[in-house]
Amino acid sequence: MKTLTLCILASLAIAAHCGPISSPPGTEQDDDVAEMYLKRFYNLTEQRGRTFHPSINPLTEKLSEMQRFFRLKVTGNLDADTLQVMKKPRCGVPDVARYSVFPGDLKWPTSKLTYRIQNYTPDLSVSEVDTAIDKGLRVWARVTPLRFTRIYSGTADIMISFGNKEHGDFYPFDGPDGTLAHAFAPSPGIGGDAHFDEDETFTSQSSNGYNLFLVAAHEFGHSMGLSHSKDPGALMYPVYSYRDPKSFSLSRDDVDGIQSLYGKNPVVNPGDPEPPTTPDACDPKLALDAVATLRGEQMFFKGRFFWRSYPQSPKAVQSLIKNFWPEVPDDLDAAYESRETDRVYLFKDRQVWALSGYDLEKGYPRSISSMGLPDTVNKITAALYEEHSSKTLLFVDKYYYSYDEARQTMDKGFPKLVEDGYPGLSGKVTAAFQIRGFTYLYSGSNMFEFSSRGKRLFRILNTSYFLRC
Ligand SMILES: [Ca+2]
Ligand SMILES: [Ca+2]
Ligand SMILES: [Ca+2]
Ligand SMILES: [Zn+2]
Ligand SMILES: [Zn+2]
Repeated sequence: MKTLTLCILASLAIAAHCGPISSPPGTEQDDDVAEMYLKRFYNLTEQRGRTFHPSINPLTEKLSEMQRFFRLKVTGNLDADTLQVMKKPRCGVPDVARYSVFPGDLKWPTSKLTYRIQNYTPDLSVSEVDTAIDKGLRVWARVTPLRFTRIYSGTADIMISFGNKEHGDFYPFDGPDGTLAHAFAPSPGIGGDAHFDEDETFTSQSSNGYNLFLVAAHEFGHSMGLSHSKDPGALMYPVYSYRDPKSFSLSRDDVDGIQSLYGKNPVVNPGDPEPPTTPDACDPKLALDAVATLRGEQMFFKGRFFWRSYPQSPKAVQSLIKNFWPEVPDDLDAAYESRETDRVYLFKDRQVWALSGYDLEKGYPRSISSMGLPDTVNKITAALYEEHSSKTLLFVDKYYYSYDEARQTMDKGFPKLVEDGYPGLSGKVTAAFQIRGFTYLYSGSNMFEFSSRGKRLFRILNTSYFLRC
C-alpha cells in the first residue's frame, strides 16, 4: 500500500508577526516547540539526548536542515530566528524531500479530474464555498492542461469535505486553530482529497481568520502532487500567508512546479500577466522601493516583499508585506522612522500609513497634504529622518522637501535640488535612510553613502550591501 502525503495547515496560537526578538530562546517550552516541529516536518525520530555518536546529535542535524530550508543562518542551535519561524502558522506537509516526496513524481495519469463538495461549512454561504473551491482549482487549471469537472454524487478524484476532530481518516483535527486542513497527494481512493477543519472560522473576503480560497488553493497544490517551496512568494511556501484573493496570482515558482508535472496549458489566455518572481537580495540590478529603520531593525521594501534585518540575524529575512500588514499596499514609494513620534511611516501615492512597532496605527492612511506637502506632489520617491536635526527629508525624484517633526510643518525654502544638498548625486533618489551616522541615498541599484551632517560623499555601493547577500 502506498503511503500518502498528508498536509496539515497548522497555525500555532502565537501571532505570526512577532516583532523584534527580545526574550532569549532556550527555555524548556521552546525546546518542546522545536522538538515537535522537527518531528512533524523534518522526520526527527531520535529522542533528545539519545545519540549513538557524540558528534552527531540528530536534533542538531535536523535543526540545520530546517535552517537551510528557510535560508536562515545554519547554526544547528535553537536561536531566536529559528524559533520565530517555527512559531509561524504553516502547512503540515513535511519539508524534508525524502520524507515528503515519493520515488518518482506522484501525479495524476490524466488531465481530466473530477471533484465533489461533500458538505459545507456554516461559516460561509453555499455559493461562497463553491466559489472558493472553484477558484482554488482554477488557479492550477489556468497554467496546465488539467481540467476539473464537478460531480454531485459518487466518488470523485478530489473529495472535499469539512469535518472536526475524528472525521474518518487517521488524522483527527484538533479544534480551533492548530491544524486547519489537510490534503493527500495523487493516488486512488483518499489520494487528492482535501479536508477542512470545521472548528476553524473560514472567510471569503476579510483578512481575519483563514481565507478558504487561499487555504484550498494551497491544499489543491498538494492534491496535484506538489510539495513545499522555499520561495516565500510561492503559494506552496509552508507558512500560511494572507494575500488579497482578488489580485491573487501564482508565483513563477508555483507555475514552474506544476508545469514540471503536467506541462503548459495548451489554451493561451492572452490577458494573463506573467507570474511574479520573488526579488533576489543578490541581484546586482535590484532597485529597492523604500528603506527604513524600525527600533534597531532595518526594513527594505521591494514589490510585494520586504526584508527585515536585525542585529542578531546574519542575513535579511524576506516576507510578504501582506503577511504583516494586510491593509498596506504593495509597491510602496517611501518609508521612514521618526524618533520624534517613534513611528514608521509608509508612503504610497498620496497616502501615508503609520506603524507603532509592528502594529498599524488607527486613523491611517492619511493624505500627504496633512503633512503640508503641496497638492502638486502626487508621490514622494524616498524619505529619511535626520537624527541630528530631527527633520525628515521627503524626496521627489531630484528634489527634496524638509519636514519639521516637532512642529509638524514643512520648512520654508524647499524644495531644493538633491544635487545641491548632496554633491555627487545627480540621479533621482528612489529610497533613503540614515544609520550609524551615515546617510544612504539610493538611486536605482546604486547606493550613495554620505556623512550625515556634512553631506560629503564617501562611497557608491550596491543595494545588496545592507541585505548582506
Ligand atoms: Ca480521491
Ligand atoms: Ca484546527
Ligand atoms: Ca521609493
Ligand atoms: Zn502544504
Ligand atoms: Zn482528514
